[in-house]
Amino acid sequence: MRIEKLRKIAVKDNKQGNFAVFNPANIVYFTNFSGATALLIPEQGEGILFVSGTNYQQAKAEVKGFNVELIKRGESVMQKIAQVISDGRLTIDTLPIETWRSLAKAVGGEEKLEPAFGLFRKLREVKEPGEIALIRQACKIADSGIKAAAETIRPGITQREIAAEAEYAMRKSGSDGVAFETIVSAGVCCAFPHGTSMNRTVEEGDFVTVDLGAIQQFYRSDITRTFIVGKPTDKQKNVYQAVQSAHQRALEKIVPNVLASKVDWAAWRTIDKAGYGDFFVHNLGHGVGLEVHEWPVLGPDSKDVLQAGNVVTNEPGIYIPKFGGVRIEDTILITDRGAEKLTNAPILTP
Ligand SMILES: [Mn+2]
Repeated sequence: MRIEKLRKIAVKDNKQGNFAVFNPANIVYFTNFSGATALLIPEQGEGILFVSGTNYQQAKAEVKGFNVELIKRGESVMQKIAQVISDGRLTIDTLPIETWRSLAKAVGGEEKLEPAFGLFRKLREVKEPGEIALIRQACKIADSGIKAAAETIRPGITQREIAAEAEYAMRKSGSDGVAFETIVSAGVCCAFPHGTSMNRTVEEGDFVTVDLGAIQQFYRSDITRTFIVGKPTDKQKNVYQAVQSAHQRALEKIVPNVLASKVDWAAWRTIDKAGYGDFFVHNLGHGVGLEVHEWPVLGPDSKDVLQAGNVVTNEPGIYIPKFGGVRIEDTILITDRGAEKLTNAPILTP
């Protein structure tokens, strides 16, 4: 059980006692319920899930293994937590500074609060088989979104229409929602990695970048493909091939126990050798799970070491102002043997 896992690694980190969990994804991780305000995991006994009136009845009906407690209108969850833990210390995951202060006041001083987001991160970054199965399914659905986008892209269509078709296909394939706001960018907009001026119309000769993800029972996927409309120029071919080589190089480097920064470097180096090093402006990748951006981090200053059970993205890109850009992204499972691609939409080399 995940609470037992938390207690085990907490002992190793010398962080025992009561845990208060506020981060919505962390709460889902333990309870499989997304509408709660806070979760208290006491040193012993059942956890208490604090839920406001809006979601209380649903929580009572759906949540198993926790005491569900109503936060009535006008009541403060901080006061309720303070009452339960009486004079004990409280280890917490993360809070906005103002909320932190009000909790500190409720429990009798900041010295009683111990921040420990790292514990939750450590738990969540190695996925269990059940989590992997859901991400795998979310990746399959995302592939269907890319397929729908590919079939929709043509001169005269707007970015918004492409996004609509992709999202419709994913919903029809069983997605619980979009993992994040779908990105469709065409032409010079492709130079903005997250550019979403949805009104733009696709023109002959454009690159079109589509970045999307699906959700299966809270678990997410993340994939990007860049398409070319019509016949590519030599420069477009060069840029695309540099990104594709970096993507391939990184995939070969992803194995257990490798430093994440080394994988990032291998991809950047490939792009730099092609002459575009200054135009790869973001990290190579990130963990994916209950949140679309989690751990480990694949970037130049990351201290993370990849391990079996991580799910990460591999997404090199080149972005050239006033020209456009290319990004190719897959969601990858790290296994004992190496990397397994969970997203498999075809990469169409121009
Ligand atoms: Mn991504």
